[in-house]
Order: sequence, then structure tokens, then C-alpha cells
Amino acid sequence: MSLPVIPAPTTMTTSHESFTLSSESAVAVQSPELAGPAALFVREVRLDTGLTLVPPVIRDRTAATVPPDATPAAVTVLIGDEGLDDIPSAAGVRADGSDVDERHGLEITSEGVRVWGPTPEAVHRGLTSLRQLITAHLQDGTAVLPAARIVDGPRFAWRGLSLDVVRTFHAPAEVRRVVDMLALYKLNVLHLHLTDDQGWRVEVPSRPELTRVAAAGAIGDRPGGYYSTHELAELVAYAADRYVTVVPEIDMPGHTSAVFTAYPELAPAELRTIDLGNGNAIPLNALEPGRPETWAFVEDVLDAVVPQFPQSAYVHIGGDEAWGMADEDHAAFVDKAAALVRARGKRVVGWQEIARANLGPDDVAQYWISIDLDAADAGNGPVPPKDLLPILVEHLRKAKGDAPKALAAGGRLIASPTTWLYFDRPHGDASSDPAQEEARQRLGLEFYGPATLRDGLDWDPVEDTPGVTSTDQLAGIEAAIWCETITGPDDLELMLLPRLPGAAEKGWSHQTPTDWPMYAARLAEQSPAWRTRGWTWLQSTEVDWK
Ligand code: TNX
Repeated sequence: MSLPVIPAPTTMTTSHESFTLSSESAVAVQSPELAGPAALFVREVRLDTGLTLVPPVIRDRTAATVPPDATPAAVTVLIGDEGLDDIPSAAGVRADGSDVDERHGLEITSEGVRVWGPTPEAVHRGLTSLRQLITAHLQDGTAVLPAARIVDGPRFAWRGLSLDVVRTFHAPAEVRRVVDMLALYKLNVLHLHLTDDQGWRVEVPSRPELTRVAAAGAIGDRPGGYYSTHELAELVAYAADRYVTVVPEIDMPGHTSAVFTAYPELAPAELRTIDLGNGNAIPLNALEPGRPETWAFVEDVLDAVVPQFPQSAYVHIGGDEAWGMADEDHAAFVDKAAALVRARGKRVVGWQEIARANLGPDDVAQYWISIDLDAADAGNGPVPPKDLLPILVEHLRKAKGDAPKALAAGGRLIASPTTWLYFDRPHGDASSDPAQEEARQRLGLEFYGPATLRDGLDWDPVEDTPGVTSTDQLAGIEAAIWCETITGPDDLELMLLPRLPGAAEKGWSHQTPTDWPMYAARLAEQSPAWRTRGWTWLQSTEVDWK
């Protein structure tokens, strides 16, 4: 029997016995450092299912100190490494720069449940599988769990989501909800795209106009906003409690129109745009590497932003789509921005275009441009404006060299292919809910064409990333959600779910390729927790939701 766990565990066995968890069931921790993860587990189970387990008591390692009349705990969590040697260790790098081991074990017998791992994070991952099993086996307020043994660990160290908070500003509570979604599927990175043409979302005290002027707007007439230092500290801590690292992106040298609105003296002397003919225009303006004021600005920004993300070993410097900029200027900019990041003790990550500069082995390039020019040519999708076409063609041509170049420099890639991991592609699956069918017409960028849930599972990060032949050339994977068409929380959730578990499956599971019918059956079991939590998801007619 396969267990309804996403991502699919590396090894699992089941038997016909069972163990029932009820509101009488206690959780015991055998090491004080596990008190946090165990208490969180009890809280999350209540939010997923309504079932309230008895929160943890700390027991000493020696059984002798347990009072003889103590009721045996239903769930015991402990530090241990039983069976973990059989599980390959994760490839790639972690966003927190550590080598924390996430491998863990989970055993359910007729006597009770045991979860172990060498680190609190590993135990937390095991408890996350247990959460999903509880949701899937709920019966009249108790969870009748099948006897099973799971020994598991991730394929890749970096498993994340890139979230655009510029085109639409997402309030902290909504971002926390996204963190909850990530954590439920063992995703461990939230990459915040904090700056773009339409806005600026982070405080830089030495540059007050960024939050006074640049933060005020978003796309069109959507409300702007930014995260105060205090709000970010709360968000980063909330994520850290759930073993999610928040990585900040400051997008430069392109995508900086909002900066130029706040500080016009940083803008090129002549501002240029291409009119898209639909009321929108693409800016061709970028920060100029030859000007000292550019670097005073970048240093101010890094000095303010880096300390707000203490868990992240990386700073994302963007580097994408510097339309209209000469190649040598772009490379010079990236080289210097990267050096400033390294000088602050952080490592560099950027969109794949940064590979056109001089990267080194510690740098990470995020591969995203998987659009095939020839296929796009043959398509009958919307035709770009005449002025834009040559720029796009040139961009796609150069993009082909990016991933191989980053690898040749000894660096790693994050796989974020537009084809499979851009969640701003329209949903290809119909919804059984007519209101969602209406939303589906509106959501996602038309020019990508629709993608089904199944499309999101039918690929492999190693096989489908150019130049990659071994898992360790990837840091890991990241899905991306851009918010041009997304106007608020409901839209956002409708595009994230149910795709997000699929990204997690690609980042964690060693079982590749993914068997779609079996995956769809596991996915169906996720909906009761989503419903209980009030999360919106596309009720795809391809899945037999519970
Ligand atoms: C390209 S992906 C962008 C974003 C857009 C996105 C839409 C990337 C690095 N840059 O600015 O929002 O396409 O999918």
C-alpha cells in the first residue's frame, strides 16, 4: 500500500495493524531541543484537522526518570539515526548555508508512533509526514493510522518558492499563510522578490524615498505597501520556526523603474520605453555601473537589507531582463554587485542572466528561460510588438548559454523552468466550481499558454535542465509566482494550490519519474486540511478531491 504523503517518501513499508490517535494522545519529547518542533506539530494538527493532541512533556533520556505510572506517550520524538544510512544525503546547497541533515524516520506500530532524526529539523520533517497521515486517516475526530515505517530524506537541499510581492503587495498575514503551505510540503525556502519596476517593499532608512515614494504603488491602481523592519523580523522568525529560510531579492540593474521614481538622479539621462500598445510599456532603463552614485545606492540598500534576513546565507541580486543595456555594462554591474554581497559575508544568487558576468563556484544562477524559441515561433499565441520582437529573440538566444556557463564556472543552478515551475501560467485543468472557471480565464499570463497539474509532474530537474548531468550541479529547485494577473489572496492561493505540492515532489522525492495516477490519489487526500484551514485551491476535475 502506498501512503498518502507528498512528497513521496524514499522508502516505506506498511502492515495491516493500526494505531489510533485521539484527544487523549500525548506527545513526548526525549530531548529538550525537540520541544519546539513537537509543540508546533500539535498546533498544526489542530489547524489541519481540529484534533487536539496532548502537548509535549519533556522526558529525560533515561527511562528510570519516567514516573512508573506515567501513561505511555502515543507519539514519541527523539534524536536518532536508525536506518538513515540507507537514504542518500541531499544534493545541492541549503539557503541557510548549513549542512543540516533532514533525513528522518517515522514508525507507526500497534503500540504507538515514533519519529526520529539527527537534528530538530529532521524530526520536524518526519512530524510533517505524520501531519499528512493524520489528515488522511481522520475518522470521527480520531486518526486511525495504518502501521507503517517511513525512512526518508530530500533529493535536493534547496526547495523553494519565489514570490512576487511587488506587482501585487501581499500583506504579512498572507505571506505567513504561504509559509504554512511551504512547510506542509517540506519546502524550505521562501524567496521574496522585494523590488521591481512597480514598487519597493523593504525599508532602507538611509534612502527614505524608497518607502515613501517607490513603495506607494503596485501594478495599475492596486494598493502599494512595504514590510517594516519589525514586520519582516516577525515574518522571518515565523518562517524559521517552520524551518523555512527567507531569501531576499533586490532586483538590479534592470527592473528598477520604481527606484528611478524615488531617486531620479540615479536614472539614465534619457529614459526609454517600448510601448506594448495595450496601455503598458516596457522600460529600457537600468542602473549604470559607471556612476559612483549607483554604487553608493547599492551599498546603502545591501547594508539595510542583509541584516533583516539573518537566516539566509544568500542575497539574490536579480540581474534578469536588463532590456536595453549593453552586455558589457550588465556584466560589469553584476560583477560589482556580487562583490559587494560577498564583502558582506553573503553568497550570491541571481537569475540565470548573471552567468554572463564572472561567476565562481559559490555562486548560484537561477535557470528560468526554458521557452523554446522555435516552438514559440511556430505557435499562434499573441504576437509581441514589432519593436520588442528583436529584443526578445536576442534575449532567448543569449539565454541558451547561461546555464552551461554557470556550471562551467563551477557554480550551481536552481531549476525554475518557466515550462514546469512558473505558477503564473494559466491553469490547464478545468475546475468543478463555476466561479473558479471564471477566475481561471483571468489568471496567468496568456503568452505562456496553459499548463495542467500533470504537466507540473512530468519532468525531471536533472534531465530537463540544460548542461546538468548530476544532481549535485543543482542547488535545488524553486517554483515562481509572478503577480501581474494576481490581484489578492484568493487569486494567489488559486494559482499556488494545488501546484505547490507538485513542486515539492520534484524537489524532495527520489522517485522519478512521478506516476501521475498515484500522485493524483495522494493529492486528493490533501484537500481536507486545506478546507479546514480555509485555503483556496483550484478544484481540478482531474483529481478526485476528498
Ligand atoms: C519574467 S522571471 C520576469 C518577471 C515577470 C515574469 C512573468 C524573471 C526573472 N523575470 O519580471 O514577472 O517573467 O512570468
